[in-house]
Amino acid sequence: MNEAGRDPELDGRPVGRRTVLGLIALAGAGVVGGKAVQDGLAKVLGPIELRDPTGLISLLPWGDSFRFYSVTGAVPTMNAETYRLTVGGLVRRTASYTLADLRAMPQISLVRDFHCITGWQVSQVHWSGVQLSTLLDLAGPTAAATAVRFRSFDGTYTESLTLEQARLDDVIVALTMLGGPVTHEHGGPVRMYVAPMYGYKSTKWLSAIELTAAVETGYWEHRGYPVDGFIDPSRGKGA
Ligand SMILES: Nc1nc2c(c(=O)[nH]1)N[C@H]1C(S)=C(S)[C@@H](COP(=O)(O)O)O[C@H]1N2
Ligand SMILES: [Mo]
Repeated sequence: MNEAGRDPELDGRPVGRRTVLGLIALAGAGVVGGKAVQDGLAKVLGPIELRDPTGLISLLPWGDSFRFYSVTGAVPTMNAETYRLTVGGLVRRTASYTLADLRAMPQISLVRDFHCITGWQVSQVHWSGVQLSTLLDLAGPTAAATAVRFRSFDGTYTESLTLEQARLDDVIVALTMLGGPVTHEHGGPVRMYVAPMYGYKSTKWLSAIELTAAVETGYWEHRGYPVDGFIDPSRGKGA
C-alpha cells in the first residue's frame, strides 16, 4: 500500500481505505451479512481469498491473504491440452514441455511466507513443482548465458534472475500452490515461485524460460522496483 491507502499493483482499481473500513464497520454493526460484505469488497478490491472464518480479517488490506494480481486485462486460460512451457535462448537443447511432462519430473515442496513488496504477506504457503535448476540442466546453458528471463502468456509480464539465482534450490516452476493445482487467478497452470524474493519475481502464467547474455529488466523493474528482489537484504548485492 502506498501512503494514499492504494495498492499500486492492483491494476486499474484504486481502493479508498475509507470504502474498505466503511464496509467492515457495517459488518461489525451487523447491518449486512458477511457474504454481502465480501461481494461489496470484491467489487472494489477485485477477487480476494478469504481464509478466516468470520471473513473480516482478510478484508483488511493488511490481512493474511493473497491478492490476485495481473498487469493486463483478460489472460487466456490454459489447460493440460493447450499449455506449453518453452525453454530456449542460449542453450544447447531447446524444449517445449506439456503439463504432463512437467508433472512427470521430480517435484519438490516448499512452505514459506509470501511477501509482496507493497507490504502484504501470507504466512506458511504450501508450494510444489519442478526445481528450475532441473530444467536448466536439461537445457544446457551455453558459456555465454549469464541470466534467465521469464515470459508470461499474459503477453506483457517479464522477469529475470541471474543464472546463479536461478539455480538456487528454492526457485521452482510451481505446479501446485495452497494445496492444489495453481489456479488461473494465481497464474496457473504453471507459475514461477522464487521463494527468497519478493512476489514480483514470481512470474504468473509462465510460458517461456530463456537463457540470456545479461539480466533483462522486468515489468515492475522498468517502473522502479529493484532488479535484486531478495527479501533478506544480506543476500542481495547491496543495491
Ligand atoms: N504475469 C504476472 N505475474 C505476476 C504479477 C502480474 O501482475 N502478472 N504480479 C506479481 C506480483 S507484484 C506479485 S506480489 C505476485 C502476486 O501473486 P498472486 O496474484 O498469486 O497473489 O505475482 C507476481 N507475478
Ligand atoms: Mo507484488
